[in-house]
Amino acid sequence: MDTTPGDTSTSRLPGTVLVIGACGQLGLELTAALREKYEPAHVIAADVRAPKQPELLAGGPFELLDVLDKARLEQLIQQYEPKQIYHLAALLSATAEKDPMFAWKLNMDGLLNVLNLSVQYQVAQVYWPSSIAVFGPDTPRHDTPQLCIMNPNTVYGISKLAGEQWCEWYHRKHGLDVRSLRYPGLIGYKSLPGGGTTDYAVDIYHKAVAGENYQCFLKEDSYLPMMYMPDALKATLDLMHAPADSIKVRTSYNLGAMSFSPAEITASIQQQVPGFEVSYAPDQRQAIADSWPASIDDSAARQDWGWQPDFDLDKMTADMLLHLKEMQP
Ligand code: AKB
Repeated sequence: MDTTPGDTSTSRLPGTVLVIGACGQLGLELTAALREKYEPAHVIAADVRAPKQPELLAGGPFELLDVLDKARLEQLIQQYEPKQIYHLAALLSATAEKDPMFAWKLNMDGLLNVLNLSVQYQVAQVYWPSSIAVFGPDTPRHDTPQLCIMNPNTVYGISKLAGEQWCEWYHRKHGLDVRSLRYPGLIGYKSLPGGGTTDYAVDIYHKAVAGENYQCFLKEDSYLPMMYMPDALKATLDLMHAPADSIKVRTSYNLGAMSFSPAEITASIQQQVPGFEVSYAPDQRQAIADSWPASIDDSAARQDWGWQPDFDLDKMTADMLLHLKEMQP
């Protein structure tokens, strides 16, 4: 087990890792992965609310933190002297459209609090997730390139695009080693996503395992880029451990694994759960999905730090169904 997170830098020992937004879909799994990799007591989980599944965050410290409370964040940085901060707290696409002003405040001010304090306290590395939501209806929809017209038309996408530019600015102006990935929809069995447009691709597995049918809020031919959680964790940790001079993109890297429609994920599930039925009732999330890419060109990530996904749709389906069945009461 490594005990000093971060790259080879030894600027601050012992190093701790602070995960902000540790109770979210990604945060729960990333915290657990970091605690497997490092000394668990050195990985500090923080969130605005106590975890609903405390067993998933067992084994290391938990701190209450509203990332908009800069004084509290500063106090935690002084207390734990983190070498790395993973800042994951954000409102996702569908929720952000319902409360745009709060979404902008949380997604922007939260990031700026983290970036400013990281410069002030010389945090060695910061990770911040971006999203396929940075792209918009004018973007090429298939194999969306790293660099192209963006023009996002959701509050979430606008905040992620602005955040990417802030990350690049802090790197250029202050030398902050901040790194980022544009995640596609993330699918995992340990926790549920909250408030995203890609959430259907998690919900559908839960219904299939419960022996229920599913009503999908997107159209059956609505293609979106998606990724299984183990690949997302691998990408995040690989990016953070890559040598600094291999990181050529300081806004955020395109990251791809698979692209499928609701009809295709249904067919993949039906191979293992015969009789599972899906009906379609598109809602306001359809317009968000329509504005996003169908598939992603992630060649920059592959070239710069060796990104390579492990899971395709059928492999993910087999693994999701296996684990969800095991977890049934
Ligand atoms: C969402 O659907 O809002 C997120 C995302 C793609 O960033 N899962």
